[in-house]
Amino acid sequence: MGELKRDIAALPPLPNREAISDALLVEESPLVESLIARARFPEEERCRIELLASDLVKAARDGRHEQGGIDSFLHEYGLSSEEGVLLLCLAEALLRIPDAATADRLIAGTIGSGDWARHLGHSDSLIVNASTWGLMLTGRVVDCGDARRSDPAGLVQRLIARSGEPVIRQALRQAMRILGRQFVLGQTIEEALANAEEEREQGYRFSFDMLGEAARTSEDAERYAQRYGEAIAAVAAWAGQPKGRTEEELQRRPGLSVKLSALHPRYQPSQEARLQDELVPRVFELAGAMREAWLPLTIDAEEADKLSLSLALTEPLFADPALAGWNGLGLAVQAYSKRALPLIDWLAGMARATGRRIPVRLVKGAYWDSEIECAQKQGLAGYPVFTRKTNTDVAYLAAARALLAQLDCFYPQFATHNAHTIAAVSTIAGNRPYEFQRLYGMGEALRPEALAKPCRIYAPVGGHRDLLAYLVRRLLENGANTSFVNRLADDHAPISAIIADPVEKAAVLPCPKKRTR
Ligand code: FAD
Ligand code: 2OP
Repeated sequence: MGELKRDIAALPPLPNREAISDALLVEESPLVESLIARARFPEEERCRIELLASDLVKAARDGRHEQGGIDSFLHEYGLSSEEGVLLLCLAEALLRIPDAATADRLIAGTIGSGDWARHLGHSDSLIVNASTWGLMLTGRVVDCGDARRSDPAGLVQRLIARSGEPVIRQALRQAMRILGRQFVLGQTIEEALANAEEEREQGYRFSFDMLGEAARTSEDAERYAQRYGEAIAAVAAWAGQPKGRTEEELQRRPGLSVKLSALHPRYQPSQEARLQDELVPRVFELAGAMREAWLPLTIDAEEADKLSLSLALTEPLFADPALAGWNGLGLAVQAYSKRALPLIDWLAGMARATGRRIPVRLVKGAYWDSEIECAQKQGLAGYPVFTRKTNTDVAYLAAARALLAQLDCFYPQFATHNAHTIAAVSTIAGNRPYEFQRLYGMGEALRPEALAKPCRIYAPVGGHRDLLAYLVRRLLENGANTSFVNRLADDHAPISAIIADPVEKAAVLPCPKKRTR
């Protein structure tokens, strides 16, 4: 790695990003109309997609199993599923305490007195996620009765009276471990690699994410960068020698995912010049090490106000001749963003200008709630994201078509847990090369690999301390009653409704109201 030098003078002329910026707050309805035209399926394809999606949902509902060890947890402590879920809610609140020693003291010192509610906030707000946890951990809707919701302290007191305080304390610690394990493959990269072995043997690919984002201090950022450095060495050893330095081999091998916000404490648009000097060399070093080990690296998509900055910072890496020959530097593109299609056009321009093929992970976007809140707080004239779930689904399909139509520029990676989206992508793509991706701990039952395409698992690695922001995004996602995983778990939701074609739905919806300040 030492001899790899950045050759900035040799950068080719690159496409400009004006069209991306222009699309930031465009009006939703005309944009959706144009996306409908790009995404729409002929009748015959629509029927095939519906059949496929319906099969995926049926198989997923039939194959549903208890997850996260909740079953043995309930059994071990003699808890009903309702009691177990309420303990998980309390455990989640405890996880929000940044330092483990304080959480421990709280469990040890105050649980019996019921005082924990005072420390952790109003008791009813502790239980807001009950139905989401019930759904995620048991795969079914668990009804936590109204009385128990409004009096979780009373429930804990009753459990203590029944089982004794030490047992309930131990159960809470166990519940905290279950929450961590549900979405995290291991606390260290070594543990994660050992845990990944079984799924690797089943043919899954992996992208490991060394949990960390929004570094607050230089020390945090250095710690994350160091963790990535160590993870590259460990993943390279796990992957073994590449069978040739070909692109197909690169696509098959395990990789890493990284958030740029983890690697610098001032990851803000106003700091671009400083970040070019300080952050780009750091990412360049990681990319160089990944190239050397012949592993792919993906840059995760974060909040909308960081998009232009992230492109300005990755542009020099795409173009740097020192990284040439390695088509392993990929980006995530968020379909809920009004800028998704211009961004794909820009990436295609970049691929052509630099003679690379760019792996693009197409996602819907994990920051929807905070994007809406942020635009409202700033009094923006519009939103940078769609305001209807259906519109995001339509944009995803239009973007999928754009990626699949330019395979000279892209290696498409479709990250979704939605059966309709999976079925639609597989129908549009036919036998063109691409992969599916899913998050560790989610979407296991859907098994897109049944469609004879490779599937990569995005696997977070880290301890409780770095988990929270990620966990909250998964909670919001699972909890939203428009989300596919939520609908899938609700046996009362008819299959036909949850796999309805979003393009046809969007076509008949009245226009969303224009946002006025
Ligand atoms: P669905 O239930 O079909 O879709 C849910 C999504 O719809 C929400 O996440 C949101 O994007 C959108 N949505 C919900 N409500 C509305 C509304 N009212 N208006 C408009 N849109 C709405 N996300 C990132 O942001 N960056 C990443 O780098 C990233 N990497 C990922 C990697 C993998 C392997 C996977 C599987 C997901 C990743 N995600 C990432 C998360 C992803 O963006 C989605 O949040 C998640 O996958 C849910 O989408 P879905 O298709 O599975 O589910
Ligand atoms: C997130 O961190 C998976 O990147 C996505 O929510």
